[in-house]
Amino acid sequence: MAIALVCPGRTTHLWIDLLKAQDPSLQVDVWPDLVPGRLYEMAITWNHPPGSLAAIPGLKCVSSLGAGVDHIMFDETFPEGIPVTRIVDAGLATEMAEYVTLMTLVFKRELFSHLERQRARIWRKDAATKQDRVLAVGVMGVGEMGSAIIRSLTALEIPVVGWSRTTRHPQLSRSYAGPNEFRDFLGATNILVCALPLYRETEGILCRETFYSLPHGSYVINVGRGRHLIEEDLLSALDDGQVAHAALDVFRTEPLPEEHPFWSHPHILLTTHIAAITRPENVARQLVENYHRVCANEPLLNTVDRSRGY
Ligand code: NDP
Ligand code: OXD
Repeated sequence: MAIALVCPGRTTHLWIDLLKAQDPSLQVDVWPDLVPGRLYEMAITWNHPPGSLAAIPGLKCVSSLGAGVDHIMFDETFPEGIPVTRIVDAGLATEMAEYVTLMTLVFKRELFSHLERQRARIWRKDAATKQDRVLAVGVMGVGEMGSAIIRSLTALEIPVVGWSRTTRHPQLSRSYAGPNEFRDFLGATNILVCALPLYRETEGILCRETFYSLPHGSYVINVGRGRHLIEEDLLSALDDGQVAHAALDVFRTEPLPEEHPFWSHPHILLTTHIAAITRPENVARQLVENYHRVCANEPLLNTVDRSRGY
């Protein structure tokens, strides 16, 4: 009975210590150094090499080390029928809410132009700012992340609208759902936030058509996944001012290659996939709880609907 940690490139000592602190009898091994002949009921993974999970003997459940599970779901070799779970954690949602609120305020309070003025030593105090022109922040995805973002912005009295697959968010006076309402949602927002899970239906959703359905001069914040964004479409929308600025935390290729145009684009603010980080001390308990549940054949916490894709 054991757990396999399949998180290449990540430091695993702290994870092992904190998992074992929950249950000292746990056997935790780090892929690729799994013990021949040992059965691993559970794998905990982040960006595993495709095919590696299918080769683990005894697997009854796989948990993502984060909220997103696209890295597991896009692995075509991952066996059907094995349940997938993910991290749901209040601390993660709070960090995400902070990040999106920060970027919203950067745009709303025109921090880019103030920094330019500072560099040019220009003292100007014009009253009309874009903050008077914020229609609403439009949050795509009103799940764990989206809801925390909505709570944070609403507390600052910033207007917010939401869009999801099916859920109409109870805290919002304007909440949109499904593809038929996407255009209306986009027309009602000029700061667009992507907090969607990545799967077949949402891949490439931040594209030319989406950008040109927003009011001219809108802002885009992507904290979902890099594959939500068609990069060339963003660059051309930025070139002609349809999108004024973008804040990007996630990228198609991570780490972002050194020669990538996003690094030096004057209208892009980028961060290195740090909007919200899973803290081992906050989530070890839920991971070990699921391990105990899988061993006891009990229903798991935070399961993903594999047929739906998220
Ligand atoms: P949830 O599953 O809790 O919420 C997903 C939301 O997206 C739901 O509201 C869902 O609608 C909506 N949605 C799903 N598919 C569609 C669709 N086709 N059209 C419209 N809406 C859709 O996920 P989380 O909020 O926990 O996480 C969302 C994503 O955020 C993660 O998958 C990950 O990619 C990203 N993330 C990024 C982090 C970072 O540091 N950058 C950190 C953590 C997460 P419905 O309510 O109807 O089901
Ligand atoms: C996550 C992430 O999905 O870090 O948790 O992106």
